[in-house]
Amino acid sequence: MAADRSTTPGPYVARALTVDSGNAGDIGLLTINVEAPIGPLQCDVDGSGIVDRTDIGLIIVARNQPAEPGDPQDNDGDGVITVLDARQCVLLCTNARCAP
Ligand SMILES: [Ca+2]
Repeated sequence: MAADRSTTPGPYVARALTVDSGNAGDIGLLTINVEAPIGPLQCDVDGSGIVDRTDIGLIIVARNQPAEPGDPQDNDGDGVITVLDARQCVLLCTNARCAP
């Protein structure tokens, strides 16, 4: 089965051929329902789907600049990108030590 990388919500049907040790096979169908993607991940500045040191670095580079509402760099939503936002985002890193 080829991997379907679609992110369009809706039902998808996968067809699989299963073969047992005696070479008896059967084709099965599996329906997968893809939900609508959730909103952007908090602190995921580069939109990679994870929070890592790249995101923290981008926040630090942008510190002391104003932020628009919803800007992932402004984690506390006070309208300014600060080192406090970076510190908060470190706590939200996907992997240990904010590894990519
Ligand atoms: Ca802020």
